[in-house]
Amino acid sequence: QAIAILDSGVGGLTVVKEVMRQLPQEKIIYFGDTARAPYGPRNAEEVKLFTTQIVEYLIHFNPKMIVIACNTATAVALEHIRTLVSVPVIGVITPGARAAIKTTRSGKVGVIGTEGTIRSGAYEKALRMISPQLEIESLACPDLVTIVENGIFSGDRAHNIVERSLQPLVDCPIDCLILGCTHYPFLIDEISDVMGPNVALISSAEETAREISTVLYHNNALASSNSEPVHHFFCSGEPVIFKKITEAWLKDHIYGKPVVWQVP
Ligand code: DGN
Repeated sequence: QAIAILDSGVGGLTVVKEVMRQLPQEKIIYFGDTARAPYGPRNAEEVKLFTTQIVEYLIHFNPKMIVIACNTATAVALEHIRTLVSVPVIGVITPGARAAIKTTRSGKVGVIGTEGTIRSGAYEKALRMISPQLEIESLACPDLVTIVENGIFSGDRAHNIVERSLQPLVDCPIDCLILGCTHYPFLIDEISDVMGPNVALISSAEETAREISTVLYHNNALASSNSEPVHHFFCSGEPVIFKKITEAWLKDHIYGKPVVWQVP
């Protein structure tokens, strides 16, 4: 049985990479809804509907758990999806919030995400639930998803867009910044350049992979260490760029290994 991981596009691959690193024996079925990305500017009902449709599709593969590797979808659909399926479902917001709380020393935390994620207030809620005293600066950075979906992760164009998007946060006295969109770790070098060395960048991928491992362990569902997983990658849109980005990002983890590509 596989772990099903979904996102609006290639962003969830940042979680996939971490799962492949921490749990190399696990089989992954990934779905990137590239035909309908970005989700950020869409209203909550629409994102909830798309997430439901993807889960209804993935459930036919009988996954052992579902990971909503998209902050925008986690913010509005996680609880709903949990009522639909009988396997464990996790999102990326609580793990991201937890990682930030472990990291901050000053208690001043920044959050960047899509318009949908920032509008939902889901990070503020998750952060304050664990640590009510935190000071939180939130900022929507919608342009970053567009460049990542086009495979632009570095160079002048990426740098200029990252710099312009993060401008309102540059002089804020935060000591850590949550990358509250799974697309953003693709741009981590540019983001780090703009924010400087005193701001720790938090990607929820690592903590999410750890949570996956914990859930599977408690359900006695971890794959045996000698299993040879075959990974499946689906995208709903044009597959050429998706495949190129996936191969470049996951490189050594999938190179020479059996991988199935499909457009549903
Ligand atoms: N990767 C998604 C997220 O974490 O919010 C969504 C990006 C998008 O579709 N705008």
